[in-house]
Amino acid sequence: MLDDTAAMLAALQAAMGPRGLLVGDDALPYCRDWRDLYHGATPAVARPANTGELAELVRICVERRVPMVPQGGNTSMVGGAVPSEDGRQLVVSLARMNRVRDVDPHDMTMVVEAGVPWKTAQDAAAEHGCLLPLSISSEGTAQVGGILSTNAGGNNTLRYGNARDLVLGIEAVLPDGQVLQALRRLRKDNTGYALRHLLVGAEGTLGFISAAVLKLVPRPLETVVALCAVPSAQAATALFRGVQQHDAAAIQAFEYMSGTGMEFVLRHIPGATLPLAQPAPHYVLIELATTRPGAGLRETLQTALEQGLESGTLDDAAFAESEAQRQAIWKLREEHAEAQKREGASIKNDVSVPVSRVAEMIERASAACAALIPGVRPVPFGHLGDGNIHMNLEQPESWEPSDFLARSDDVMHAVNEVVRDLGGSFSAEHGVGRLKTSMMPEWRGGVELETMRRIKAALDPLGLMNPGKLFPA
Ligand code: 2HG
Ligand code: ZN
Repeated sequence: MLDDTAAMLAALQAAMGPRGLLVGDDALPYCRDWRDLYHGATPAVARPANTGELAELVRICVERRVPMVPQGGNTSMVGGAVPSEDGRQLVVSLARMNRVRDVDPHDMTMVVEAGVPWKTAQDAAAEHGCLLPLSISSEGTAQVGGILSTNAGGNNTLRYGNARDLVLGIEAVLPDGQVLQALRRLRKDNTGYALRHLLVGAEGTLGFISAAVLKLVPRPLETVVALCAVPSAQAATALFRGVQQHDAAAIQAFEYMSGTGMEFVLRHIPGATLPLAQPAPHYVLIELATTRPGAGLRETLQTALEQGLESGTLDDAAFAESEAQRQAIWKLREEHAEAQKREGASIKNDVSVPVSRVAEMIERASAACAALIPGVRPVPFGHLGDGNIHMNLEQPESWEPSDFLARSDDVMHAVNEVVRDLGGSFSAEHGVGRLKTSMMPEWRGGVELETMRRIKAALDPLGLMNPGKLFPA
């Protein structure tokens, strides 16, 4: 066995050169997830520099029946990119495949490799006067391949859709080592199965996405951001409806935060300050954006907020008066995950419900969890405008983190019961990964899961691509 591993590593080294493999302590960070829920092991981290090397690596692994775990920025919230504990699964980092191959402001497309950090892709689009619209808190670290493989969502879904909606073409290395070349830049192309959509959201179970053609949009000329204090979650959804009535098409983001989550951010994140006179029980962050010059967005939002004040759905609001203030307000929202981590152990529920049911979900799920664990601290936050809330729970202050985490299944079940009742999903934007595989039979069982299994068996008959993820054991 040891000889086998040594021979495999030698073959990989020969295919990828001296920078292509990390072993020992260098491989450790790749075996743990951001949440520190999983501690796996790997014989090595393979780091191909281009699609040819990646394809060669896959052929070497297939020949030796070595399972492969694709990894991008390793920011998964569901353990989607970590290897198993048995040390057999080879981590394949796409980080060296980091070229922006092309940006075309006329066609409004860009071609990027899997290992490009999303922020780098956004900056490259901006240099050409375009916007790569999807925006997530981890965009500085998360990479194109991971974002597409998990069909990430984020803050702008209500306007531009999820990662899937941005993908015009794809290049992938299939589980047998063949390269699927479909980097077409067409807006219309009805020629059979859209294989790109099979790979997007497959969480690396059907092969490696190595590059993609992404759709760009015009860069907004004017952006308005406000942080609002609201009296309740119901008021937050009512305010959303109010702003929609004024200019629904201009809403770029409509994010909800609880008073508890904001407290954590103010406590743990250096430089975070509240631009309002006093703390509130609930907040929303509203961003409007337009490509039309002189559209009067500020006045539009101001009018909508004044109506909110009159009708009691709003208590106070602060507008960003500069780019620095805009960033400072966004920081309060984007640092929620980090602040929650610093506060202690948390159980995360990345759920979605119809937008009209968001407040009811927050209220009912919070009450259900409080009944289950007295002293638990609900920290719901997220993308109210598309119905995706992170219905997270923070440990009771006096508990040991491990005692709280031991209750994860009960807590997730209690939240999911409410979500199911409201016609929602148990995983809105983070995927299934390793954390939620056991939920698949209940939520996606029958024909749906069986069809997924048949697709998996057709493309990856040896089961070498990211085993232990997505599918229940
Ligand atoms: C966000 O919206 C991310 O900030 C992380 O999706 C959510 O920490 C979470 O649960
Ligand atoms: Zn989110």
